[in-house]
Amino acid sequence: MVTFVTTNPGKVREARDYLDDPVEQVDLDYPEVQADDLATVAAAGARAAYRELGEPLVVDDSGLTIDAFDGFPGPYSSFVEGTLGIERVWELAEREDNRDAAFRTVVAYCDGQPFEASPEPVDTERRGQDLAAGERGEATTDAQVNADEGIPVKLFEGIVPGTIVAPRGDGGFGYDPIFEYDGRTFAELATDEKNAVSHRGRALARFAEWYAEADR
Ligand code: ITT
Repeated sequence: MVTFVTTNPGKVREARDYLDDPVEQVDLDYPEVQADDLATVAAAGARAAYRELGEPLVVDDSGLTIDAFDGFPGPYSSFVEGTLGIERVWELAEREDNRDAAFRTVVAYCDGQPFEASPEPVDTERRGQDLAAGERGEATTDAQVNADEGIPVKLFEGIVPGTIVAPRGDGGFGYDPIFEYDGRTFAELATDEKNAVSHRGRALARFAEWYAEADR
C-alpha cells in the first residue's frame, strides 16, 4: 500500500492507474515551503507529512514552466492557477512567439529511514545545512555529519516538454487543457495515455521501479 499525501484527487487517480500497489489518499494540507525548485519543496513536504503521520508516504510537487516567462509559474503554479486561472495564462502566452513549456514533477518518498546508495537523489536536511555552511566558507566535520538527525527523503523526477495552446479537452486537471504534447492537449488524453508520457507518469515509473525492488 502506498500512502499519497495530497489535497489533489487528480494526482491520486493518476498514481492508482500507474502503481501495482493500492494507493491511499491522505488529504493532509502540509505546510509548503517557498523555494525556487520543486525538489526542495517536495522534500520539505514529505518530511512535514512524515512528522505528522509517522508512516511511509509519498508527496508530489509539480509545476508548469513556460520558457518565454523564464520558467514562471514553476513553483508558483498552484497560486497562479488560483489567481489568474489557466485561461489568462494562455492569453499571456498567446502574445509570445515562443510558446515552449514543460511540466515537471518531483515525487518524494519518506519512511524515516536512510536509503541504500543508489543513483536516485537523496535529500537530507543535513545536506542542506552542509551546503549553507559551504557557502559561508565553513568546513563540515565528521562529528557534524554523525550528529545528523535529518530525515532522508528519496526523490524521483519526471519532465515532459510541450507547448502552451488555447484550452481544449475535458480530462485531467489543472493546466492540462492548455498544455499540448504531440498534437493533443493533456486534457484530451485518457488517464493511461497521459501517464504514458506525462511528467508524473515518468516520476511515478521511476518511483514504482525502485519501490518494487527496494529492501524497505
Ligand atoms: P498538493 O500540493 O496538495 O499535492 P496541488 O494541486 O497544490 O496539490 P502542486 O502544488 O504540485 O499540487 O501543483 C501545482 C500546480 O500545478 C497546481 O495548480 C496543479 O493544478 C498543477 N498541476 C500539477 N500537476 C498537474 C498536471 O499533471 N496537469 C496539469 N496541472 C497540474
